[in-house]
Amino acid sequence: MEKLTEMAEDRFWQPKIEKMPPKSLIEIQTRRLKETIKNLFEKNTFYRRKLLEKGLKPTDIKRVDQLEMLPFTTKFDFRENYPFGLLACSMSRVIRLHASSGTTGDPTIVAYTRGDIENWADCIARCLTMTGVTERDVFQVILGYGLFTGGLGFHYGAEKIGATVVPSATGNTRRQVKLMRDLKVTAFTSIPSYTLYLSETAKALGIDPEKDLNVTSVSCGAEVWSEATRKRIEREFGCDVFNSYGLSEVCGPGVAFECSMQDGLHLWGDHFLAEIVDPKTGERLGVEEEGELVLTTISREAMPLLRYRTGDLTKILDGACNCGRTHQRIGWIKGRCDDMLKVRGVNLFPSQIEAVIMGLEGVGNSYQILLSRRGHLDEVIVEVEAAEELWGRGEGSTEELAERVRAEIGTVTGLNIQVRIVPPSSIPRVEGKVKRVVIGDVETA
Ligand code: DLL
Repeated sequence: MEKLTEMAEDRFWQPKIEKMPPKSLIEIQTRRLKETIKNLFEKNTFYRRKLLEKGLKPTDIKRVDQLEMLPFTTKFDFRENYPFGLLACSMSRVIRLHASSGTTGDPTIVAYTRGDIENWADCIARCLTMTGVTERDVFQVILGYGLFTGGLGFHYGAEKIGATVVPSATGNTRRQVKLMRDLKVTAFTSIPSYTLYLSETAKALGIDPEKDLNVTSVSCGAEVWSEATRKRIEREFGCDVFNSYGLSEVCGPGVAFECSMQDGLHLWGDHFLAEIVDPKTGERLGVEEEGELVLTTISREAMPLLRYRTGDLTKILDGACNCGRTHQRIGWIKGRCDDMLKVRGVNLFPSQIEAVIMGLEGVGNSYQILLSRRGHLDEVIVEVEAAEELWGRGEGSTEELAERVRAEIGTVTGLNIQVRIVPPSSIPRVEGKVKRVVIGDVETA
């Protein structure tokens, strides 16, 4: 782990851009923002109407700090304009379409020109380079290929670096692990919950992920997770693990990523402008204040977005990073605005529970939150898998673990929550994003 930090200075894909003085970065942002607005006004009827409704012409926006004057875009606007209403170029320039994994209504369609695909690959190449990936690495992409942006997004970025890409996608977990061993994979990307499943599967096959594999760098994202889970994965694979953030609407993965300092996620300011707003009022919040992340794309050609409400809760971090990059950093995603549970008057995010559970000795690799909705209130039971060793020690040990988990959740949240310890590996594993909160009628004791 120390090795990565020492070498951090070398790890730049586009050093001039990544270390650009803030004043030059603002110049680029201003120019690109103005171009984006002009383009949208001229080529997209939805945005032209939105801008006119606000009484705005493209020439009214002269500086980046006037961003607040612009209208928001929401997921609803994607649905209303399905499939191509947000396009700002002719279809003949579009070379790829992706779609978000939404489960209700029409999916969100995202279009890319050749230039968009190039920029996206560059963003991912920057991200992977700062986590230590080079042309000498064998890089396994354990993410869905297809409409989901994860697989192809990482694929193009890793190829751009010149790494040897193993596009193993998702599924057939045993084969994933065997490939990792046989092809001497040195770095991979996956979803955090699935990464823990990979390590369980390796052990079941008699492969010790730390000793028998050659993995030195893992990037994980696409779902809410915590520092405690990061430490777990680092322990399991004996390597560094980095947080990887992105969303289909603004391109896919590669929007923000941790560098070797593991101190917040750098958000590429020459492609995206970030704001944090109060999720209820939409009012702009300050640095280090937690709220909803709002993103404006300033280099996209096919589907530029003004002030897109991501629904993700985080904050913009203060100060510069020791790695030398000048681009703003955001904190870990606490959850989605609509993830918040209200239990006996207390606001609670599933990520707070995860942070407690995954850091405790004797806890296995998965948990779930069983929820029953009664009016506006939630009743909660937390089901926690025991680790193999603890389960083997019998009932006294599981009771003691339940008590520890309950007490720890109580200390962090102020709530007395029922905890149920379940056998190792008993909660179903999934290949995609895990669903931690299960809504149903909960039988409380
Ligand atoms: O999940 C893109 C992606 C692929 C990101 C691979 C990272 C790695 P969507 O399916 O559109 O795109 O889902 C985007 O997933 O708004 C967040 O709520 C959540 N999310 C993504 N990355 C993280 C992360 C991809 N690092 C939605 N931490 C986002 C927490 C994340 N949540």
